[in-house]
Parts: sequence; structure tokens; C-alpha cells
Amino acid sequence: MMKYQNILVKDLSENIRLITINRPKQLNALNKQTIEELHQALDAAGKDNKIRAIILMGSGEKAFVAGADIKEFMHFTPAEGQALSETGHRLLFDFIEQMHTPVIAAINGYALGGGLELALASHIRVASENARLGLPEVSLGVIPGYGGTQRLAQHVGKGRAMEMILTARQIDAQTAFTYGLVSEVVPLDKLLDTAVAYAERILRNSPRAIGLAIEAVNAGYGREGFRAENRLFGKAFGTPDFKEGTTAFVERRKPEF
Ligand code: DAK
Repeated sequence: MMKYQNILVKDLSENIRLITINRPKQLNALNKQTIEELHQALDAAGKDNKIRAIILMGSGEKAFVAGADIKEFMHFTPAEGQALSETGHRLLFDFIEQMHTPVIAAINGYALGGGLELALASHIRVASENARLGLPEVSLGVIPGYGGTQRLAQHVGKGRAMEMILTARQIDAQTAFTYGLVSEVVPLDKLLDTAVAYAERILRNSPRAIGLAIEAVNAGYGREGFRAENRLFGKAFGTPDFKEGTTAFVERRKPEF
């Protein structure tokens, strides 16, 4: 199996592969390298006929993924921001959504910004009791750029999505369950077993039919909103608020918009 810097890949059985995002000191924030590695690992798993379900998790006990790596993306220009958004979709977010091998997000802590977007692009979500979910982008002067404006609304409805995005608030795991955002909430030490139980149920079914079902479900959702998100995301990158929001995060102070 390939060697990666920022992720760990492990087969839990002949048919179930666990991919762990492994930057615990940065709360598993997604930088370019991690996105690239996740793509390679997912692509390899998708092409491996033996692998019939994939589990995504974050390393450590604190975070699934605390978002895109702020310290990296704060330096991007609007053009780079927009280009990277397209690359991110192609390599990771749309890529996962369109995979014929089901991806289960085991949300073991913070799933914020790009981290929640990663879970939203996955086919099934389960969460540990300590999980906290949110799209805090507008608190940084930017908007969700990896499909969050579209997929959150698809999962929880427009009203709740609008409320979560505009307030930038985090919700706890139980609220996420009530919203229909996760299928189950379990103690942290039961999370992986719970994700495996979903994978095992999937293994009983036809992999070909599963692939086609994923494609059919996805076909019900248009692409126009994603194009708008991409364009408006690029626009947000050019504003002084983006500079202030990301700088305030790094300086550990409240932004002044
Ligand atoms: N990026 C980089 N570093 C992060 C990070 C992140 N998203 N989240 C946490 N860290 C780092 C912290 O800076 C800290 O590093 P050191 O200071 O120790 O070097 C370390 O992880 C531990 O974090 P804290 O000390 O803050 O831990 P706490 O327990 O106090 O707080 C927290 C946990 C999750 C509440 C807090 O870390 C936090 O608020 N994190 C940021 C959450 C967030 O705003 N995430 C980003 C959302 S915006 C793009 C497309 C999409 C996006 C961006 C670009 N392009 C196409 C270019 C999406 C953007 C987002 O995801």
C-alpha cells in the first residue's frame, strides 16, 4: 500500500477500508497535500473490487476535520481561491459523492467548514457524542466553498441550513441527529464499531446495484447552485473581510467587520 504523510490507510477486513486523516495537532485541517492524498487513497479504494465500503475518520479524540487549513488558504488570491475550489471538488468532494463504493463518515469530534463539507459529501454519517458540526466560514469573511451551501440544505432543508450558515454556530451531535444530518450518535469508543456495522450491512448487498443507486440519488440534485457557490466563493476571497477574518483567527482575536 502507498505511503502517505497526512493520512493513514488500514483495511479493517477484506472488504472494509479505513482512511484516517492524520494531522491531529492541526485538528486534521485539510491542506492541499491532505486533499491530494485523500484523493489518491479514495481513488485506489474505488478501483479495488475487494473494497466494498470505506470509512473516513479523523485521528485523535478531538476532531474529525476542523476545516480547510486556514493558515494555508488565507494567503490565496481570489483567482487561486476559485481555482482551488474547483480542484477540491474534482479531487475530493464531488469525487466522494460520485464514488460507487459507499463512503461512511465517522465524525469523531469537530466537523467544521471543509470538515463538515467532507462529511456532507459522504454517503452515510455517524457521529460520536462529543462531535460538533458547523459551517463557520462567514465568521472568517468567506463562504462555504466545498459544496456546503448546497449539500447542507439538501440534508437539513433550506431554513436550517440558512440559519447554521448565517450564524456560523456549531451544533452538537444530538442536534445534528434531530436535524437528520447524522444517522446515529454513539459514545466515542463505539464510533468505529458503529461505522463498521453500517459497512457490514452494505456488504450483504449487490455492489453493482449500490453504485447505480448512488448515481440515481445524486442525479436528483442540480449543479447550478454549486456553480454559483464557486463564483461567489471567489468573490468573497477578494474582500477586506476575508483578510480580517482569517488574520483574526491566526491572531486569536475576534474579527472586526
Ligand atoms: N486550520 C488551521 N489550523 C487549525 C484549524 C484550521 N481550520 N483549526 C484548528 N487549527 C489549529 C489551531 O490553530 C491550533 O494550532 P496551534 O495554535 O496550536 O499551532 C491547533 O489547531 C489547535 O486548535 P485550538 O488551539 O484552536 O483548539 P481549541 O480546542 O481551542 O479550539 C476549535 C478548537 C475547533 C473550536 C478551533 O480550533 C477553531 O475554531 N478552529 C477553526 C474552525 C474553523 O473556522 N475552520 C475553518 C472553517 S472555513 C477553499 C474552499 C473551502 C474552504 C476554504 C478554502 N478553497 C477552495 C481555497 C473552507 C473553509 C473552511 O473550512
